Amino acid sequence: MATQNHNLSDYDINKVPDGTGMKMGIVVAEWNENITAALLEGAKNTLMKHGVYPEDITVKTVPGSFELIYGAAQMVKTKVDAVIAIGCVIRGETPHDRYICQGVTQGLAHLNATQDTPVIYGLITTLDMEQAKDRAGGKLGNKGDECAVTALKMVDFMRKKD
Ligand code: DLZ
Repeated sequence: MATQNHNLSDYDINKVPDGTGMKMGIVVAEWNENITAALLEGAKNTLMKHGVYPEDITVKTVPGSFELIYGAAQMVKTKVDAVIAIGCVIRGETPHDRYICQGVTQGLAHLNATQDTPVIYGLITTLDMEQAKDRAGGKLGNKGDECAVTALKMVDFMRKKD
């Protein structure tokens, strides 16, 4: 994928809708917590930078990325305008990680296709910890920032669609 020179925290500020009054849910996996905590921090900071009130951000944790599907499915039933799912899967010695990534991706895609509340894909899938750090506030920015901007845009999209 063409992320080589793309910084995940770079975006056109003029294209980001004002988040005042928006209610955001974030479900975050505990696995690789050093990474997911940094992604969560990025997402929260960017949401607040664009007007979302701290009290309008609900954060729930789940054990691993596979549980993001259940967590997001429960969260979309609550009074939130969008759900950001945050996890980090790092390549292991067996294909197990690929099954997790596949499951999470399909599960979150299914929610997006069947539910009214947008679910934002904040799963990073890397070959090693260094690549994960690069995307969690390191040299390639923070995937959490990108997810927050996407959530704001999708709520705006929902509101304008009729
Ligand atoms: C089991 C597992 C493994 C091997 N690797 C990761 C990982 O890199 N990132 C992650 O978020 N979760 C991992 N898990 C845990 C699974 O997501 C899940 O929590 C368990 O299989 C229990 O359903």
